[in-house]
Amino acid sequence: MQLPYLTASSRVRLTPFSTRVEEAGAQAYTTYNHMHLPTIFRSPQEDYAHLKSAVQVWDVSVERQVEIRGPDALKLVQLTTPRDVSRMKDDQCFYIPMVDETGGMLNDPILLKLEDQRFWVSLADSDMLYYYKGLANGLGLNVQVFEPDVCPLAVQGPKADALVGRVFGPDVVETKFFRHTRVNIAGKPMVIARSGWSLQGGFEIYLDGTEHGETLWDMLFEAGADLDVRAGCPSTIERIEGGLLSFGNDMTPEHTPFEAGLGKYCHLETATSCLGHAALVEKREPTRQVRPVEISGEAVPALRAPWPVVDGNGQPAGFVSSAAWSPDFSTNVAIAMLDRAHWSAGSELEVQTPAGTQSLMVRDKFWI
Ligand code: THG
Repeated sequence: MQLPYLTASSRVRLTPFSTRVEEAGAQAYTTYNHMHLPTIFRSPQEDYAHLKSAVQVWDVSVERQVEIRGPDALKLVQLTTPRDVSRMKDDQCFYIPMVDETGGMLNDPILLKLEDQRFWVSLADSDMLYYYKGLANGLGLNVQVFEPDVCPLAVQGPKADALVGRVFGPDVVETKFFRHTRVNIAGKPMVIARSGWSLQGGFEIYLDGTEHGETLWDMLFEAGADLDVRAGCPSTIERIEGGLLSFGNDMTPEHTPFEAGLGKYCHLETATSCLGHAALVEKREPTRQVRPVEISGEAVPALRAPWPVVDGNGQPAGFVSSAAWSPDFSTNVAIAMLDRAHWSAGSELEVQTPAGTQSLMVRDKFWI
């Protein structure tokens, strides 16, 4: 790694896999939950093509876990989400919008139910540990809330099942989407789920104990040599093609789950104890919403702040929140938050990028 890339500091945490990620040639990082997240290995385009054709191992330790255990665990979780989590099975994962009392989104984690009265909340990029602690202490709930030494390692791509089958056996490959089971790593049972932030399929292994990180990494690379397994990372191109939203980019606390297009996870009839419930009942008919949009013309530059979208009269219509050139679809794929007057499929608008104005069309669905 050529320095400087990020000024060295233990405040921007390394992960149990950082040595291996560096050896694999990570060229760029971002920070996420105060931790290193690699973003480029060979190039964004080469990493993307490889993800769609082979299998990659991703250090997504930044998906920090909040462990909530105790008699009031379910009660605490339900205070923070409009998704009804009361009937979760002990091997289930739920994608949950988290909201505050205004219905604004605070995070969009995956909730894992591990056993009765014990959950992990697998966070996107915001400090929800403190929010949970504040609620638990302020309300005097009978729970423990802490960040365990657990780091997800994702195995993603069309050959992910083959690799996981070799390393952990065929039974693990039978695990259904958004269900989890346990595997033995260095003599310790660890959680593995069929999930991951790509549309290519695969698993997430929740490494339990930093000291086992290199062992797990090496197990996967030794078993997968002939599958062309490589180190990778979430692909901005692929996740836009697939419509996976990024908290902090595509939605923020300014947006409700309805605006983010996550209305199907809002169970307002039953999840009445959610702190945002009354606000969400008020705001259930959004006036702006997330849409897939195609930007024609030249490859767009990297997005560093939302790009204004305007209609034919130059009037504001919303913002593009994520965008990238897609090699497979030979166009710019993008996600926008658009006002109701402009959000129907086929609407033609303009986007103002730092490189100039380009035309934009609203699509009826994402690409994959
Ligand atoms: N895995 C784990 N933790 C995470 C992420 C992850 N935490 C941060 C971030 N990603 C959370 N955000 C998402 C967004 C989308 C999905 C998962 C996590 C996702 N969505 C599917 C979809 O939209 O098609 C399925 C949702 C469903 O059926 O419930 O997978 O990736 N551990």
